Amino acid sequence: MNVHSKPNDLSAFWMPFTANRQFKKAPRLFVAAKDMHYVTNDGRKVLDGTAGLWCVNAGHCRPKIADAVARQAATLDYAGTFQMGHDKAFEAASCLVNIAPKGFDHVFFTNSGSESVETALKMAIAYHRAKGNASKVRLIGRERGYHGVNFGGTSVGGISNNRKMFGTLLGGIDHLRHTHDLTRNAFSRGQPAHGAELADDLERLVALHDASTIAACIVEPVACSTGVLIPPKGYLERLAAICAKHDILLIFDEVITAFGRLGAPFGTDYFGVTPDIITTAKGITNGVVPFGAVFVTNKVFDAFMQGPEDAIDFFHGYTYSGHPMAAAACIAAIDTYQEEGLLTRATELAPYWEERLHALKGLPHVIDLRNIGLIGAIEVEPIPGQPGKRAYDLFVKAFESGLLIRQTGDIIALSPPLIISTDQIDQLFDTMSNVLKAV
Ligand code: PXG
Repeated sequence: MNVHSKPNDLSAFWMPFTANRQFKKAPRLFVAAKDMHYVTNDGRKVLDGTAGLWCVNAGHCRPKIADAVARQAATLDYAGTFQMGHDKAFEAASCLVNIAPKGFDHVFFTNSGSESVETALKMAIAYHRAKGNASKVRLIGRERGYHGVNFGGTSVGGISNNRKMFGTLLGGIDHLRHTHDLTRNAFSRGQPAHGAELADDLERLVALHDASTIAACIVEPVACSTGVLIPPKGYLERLAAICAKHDILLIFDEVITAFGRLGAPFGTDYFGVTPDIITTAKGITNGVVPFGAVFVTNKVFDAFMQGPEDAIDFFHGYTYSGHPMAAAACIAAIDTYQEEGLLTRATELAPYWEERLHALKGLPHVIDLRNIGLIGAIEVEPIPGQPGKRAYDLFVKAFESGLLIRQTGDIIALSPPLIISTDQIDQLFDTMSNVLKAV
């Protein structure tokens, strides 16, 4: 392995969601990756316990995807998709609807999860207008939800730090309460038993605003960025029923849960609850090229196809919607997932994963452990007056011990590539056990 030294100047890059000054004093830099591992600039192998940022579902530098991107770059580097097109975008769309939950026969392309969310929110409002219900414009999110960083997603999102710096955000937004309840549900395995009734918050908001003003409700089936909040048994079913009753479109933000993370192709399949719109990104190209897709039911799509045939049906899109390289990466990623059974592999691994995670119970600072599919979370007792510090220290220690984990507040999230072996699961949890004892 050819190991490079540090870049000569770290100052120009204003890093996202990063304590820039702290990071640049002691940077963590990668120079290469293969399958389950990163290689650092000082030549160390680091086990990827987070699939990059929840996106590298088939592991790193998979030759089929790399080749497809290289071939595409040399064949057709760019073509737009506004009133023109190219074969790869259509092929990628067909490939995606082929593995999508039943009834989702159309996709709209974006370049990220944030753009998928903006697209879905605009789609929902435009859908009701197309149906003659122009007053249905309000959007309902949920506390502790994460829907990316654009104005719509920040507004329906429910993470205080992401909201408080940015003014009043969009109007016409309200939030359900979150479902995280350590008093009743700590150390649950899989879906917690308590909290289905929290879905009734939507009825409360309907009573307040009236259904005639509400366009959509957006939730992550599993709220991951905010610390892995797993829906209580019956919660999503109840939320879907309330949405259907009031003609409110239900949007599942599956930017993380799509493409096998839970052990089924989509969270929609896993939970057996069907929304109207599904937002995706991340795993759609195995993280190789930025890309996103919004899946819609035929009900939603058909509503846009009622006007004159020569009129643009949705005044929305991006220069790079269906970009050839992203589309090529997507096709190759889906092929890889299918060839290797990765869209369902988490189901096989989940029992072992669950056992190893919950064996951390009783170690210092651990106040909750929770899991679903190939996702795990370790919640630790905060250091008094220093929220987030304990989990940050765990993150740094784990990194120094050859394991990449993700910290959010005082929660550690774990979500390795779906190719992980049981030996590597052992290594991951042995390392976590050691660092928990060390901080
Ligand atoms: N929706 C959901 C549910 C997400 O998890 C986005 C939208 C936005 O996607 P983009 O591609 O615009 O970043 C996300 C992104 C973390 C972490 O550590 C999570 C995300 C991004 C970066 C870090 O939990 N989720």
